[in-house]
Amino acid sequence: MKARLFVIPASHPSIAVELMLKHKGIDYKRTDLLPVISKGVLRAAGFPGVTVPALKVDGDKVQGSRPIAHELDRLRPEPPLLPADPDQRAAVEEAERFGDEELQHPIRQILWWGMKKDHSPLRGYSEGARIGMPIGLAVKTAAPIVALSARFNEASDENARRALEKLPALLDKVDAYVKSGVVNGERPNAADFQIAPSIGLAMTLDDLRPLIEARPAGDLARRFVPNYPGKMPPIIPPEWMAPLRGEPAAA
Ligand SMILES: N[C@@H](CCC(=O)N[C@@H](CS)C(=O)NCC(=O)O)C(=O)O
Repeated sequence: MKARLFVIPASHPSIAVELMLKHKGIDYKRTDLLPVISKGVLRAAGFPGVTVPALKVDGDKVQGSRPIAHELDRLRPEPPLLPADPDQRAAVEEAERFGDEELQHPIRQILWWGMKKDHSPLRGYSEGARIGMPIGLAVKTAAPIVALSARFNEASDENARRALEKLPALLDKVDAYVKSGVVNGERPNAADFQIAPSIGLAMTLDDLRPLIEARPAGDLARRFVPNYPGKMPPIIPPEWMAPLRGEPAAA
């Protein structure tokens, strides 16, 4: 099987698909792309959409972490990403949907909001990436890319604050998936690979890590992404953190 995966370094759904490929033992080549520039490259490569992860496999093109998971199971059924038992499969698919549609984006918005305030953590998030230029230069010239990415992801103050307000309920839901064994069970599944990188990315923020690491969600991230690249020093205003600490949000 010939596989090439297009990623943005430290992108959580991209890391999800890398974990899936490794789980299945599928050899792949990786193309690292800078955000924003990624869109043109993906279009030029013939993908219909403009987001990573995007996978070329045996001539076919699949885009999006969930469609890729399902295609990988079709192409190489063992070890499966989705359980054969219909009830278990439905539970994993629902957790996978939650991870993709509800969990990924608020965390992405918080990250781009933070990056807009301080570009310097970009270096850590790009660790090990091969983007066709020295990382130091990329970081120095990143301002327009960060501004466009923040705009593309609607990472305004208001939306970042709203994303933080959503986080406690999202973490509760991940904890519940862990406790009920839908994720973090004996046999890793598509929902493990989908959800763990989002939690791992959230834990790269110094503001958020202490609120997550002792929870079942933290166990999940430590198991699947123990070395998530990047680290963002404290940046979130204390009053925005109130809902995460169980305190009422200030007006
Ligand atoms: N839910 C989609 C999300 C895809 C997505 O939004 N990817 C981001 C990176 S995490 C992207 O490609 N952004 C384009 C950019 O930043 O220029 C999936 O799981 O594949």
